[in-house]
Amino acid sequence: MIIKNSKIKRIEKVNLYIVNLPLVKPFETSFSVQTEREAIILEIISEGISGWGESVTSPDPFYSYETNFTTMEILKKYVIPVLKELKDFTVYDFINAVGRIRGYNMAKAAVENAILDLTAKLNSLHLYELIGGRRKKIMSGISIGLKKETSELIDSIKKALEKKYHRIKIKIKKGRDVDIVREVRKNFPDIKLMVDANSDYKLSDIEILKKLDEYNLMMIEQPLSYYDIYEHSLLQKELKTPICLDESIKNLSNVKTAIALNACKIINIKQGRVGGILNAKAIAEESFKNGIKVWSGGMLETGIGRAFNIHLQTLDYFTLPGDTSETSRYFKSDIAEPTVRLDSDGFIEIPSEGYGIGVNVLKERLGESVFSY
Ligand code: OSB
Ligand code: MG
Repeated sequence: MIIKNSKIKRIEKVNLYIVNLPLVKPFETSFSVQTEREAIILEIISEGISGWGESVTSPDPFYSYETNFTTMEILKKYVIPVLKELKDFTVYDFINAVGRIRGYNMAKAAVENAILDLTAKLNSLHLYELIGGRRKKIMSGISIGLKKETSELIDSIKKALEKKYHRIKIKIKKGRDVDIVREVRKNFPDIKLMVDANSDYKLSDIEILKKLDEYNLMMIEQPLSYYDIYEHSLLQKELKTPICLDESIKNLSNVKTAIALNACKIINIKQGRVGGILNAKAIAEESFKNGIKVWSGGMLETGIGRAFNIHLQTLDYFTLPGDTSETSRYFKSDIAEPTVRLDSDGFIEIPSEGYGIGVNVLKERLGESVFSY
């Protein structure tokens, strides 16, 4: 297999950039209101070819303990020096070399993904070919934030359905849940609908969560704590609605625990959260073998991170629509082209402008690099 045998001679240069893209609309979840996407972009260069990566972290530690600050520090102090030492190496050599760094999956993912992009480009392959993906287009899905008025939410859903999004996810939080879901269902009795709580509930809120069973939801995402698996298993026993884990799944070991405890029926795989595309694939495979469905989440990524999410979803294991939306729903202008669009049936094409992730990075929009090695 090319991915196992294709060696990179050495990384000649690493550049880190910070970009700040205003969101078209604020994005409210149970943990924050986000108005911009501040992203760390990583460029690694070998033989004159650039591989690109993006850290899915944000400035605040409200979704994860990892932030843009921790990514910067871990990359500068531990990951990039190790990367620069490697000679005639594969992506697996890199993974082994940073194995002693505990945690910091999002920082490591940015580099691993850049190595995969570079490996694909050096072998004249599209990223999906390198990782064994077969799908020629992927399903779309939209994650709609909390709104001041339910009428505004209904309006956003209407617009998303006109665009032909394949499923609608809405955010909920304690006190802004059952009434909103009831109203949405009244307006849209048959749509594929799910909710995401981002860990806002406790097991003692079970009576509220049980009420959601009436509304034929595809799933409820991450109702309980970001570190919990066990209490989700107790909750799942009492709910008809499938539980989907997001924050609680950081690695393959967490997946095995969740399976053994029957803590969920579905997993939202964010490649950044689990340490990159290869871990995401391993988790998808393990889940598939055990009857757990998976889909790809998103972290409001720029066109670079989004391209990785799209290539990942070409794998057969991804059977549910994910949080991959059109660029225009997030940003006025992005840092990579072509931007993501839905076709008339709501599908998304796999970017293939050139090899690797298949998008052209608009370097003039990155500004000066904030760190070079
Ligand atoms: O919980 O899935 C989440 C965005 C930022 C942090 C966490 C989450 C989200 C989303 C948006 O739901 C997904 C996207 O459209 O990229
Ligand atoms: Mg989520």
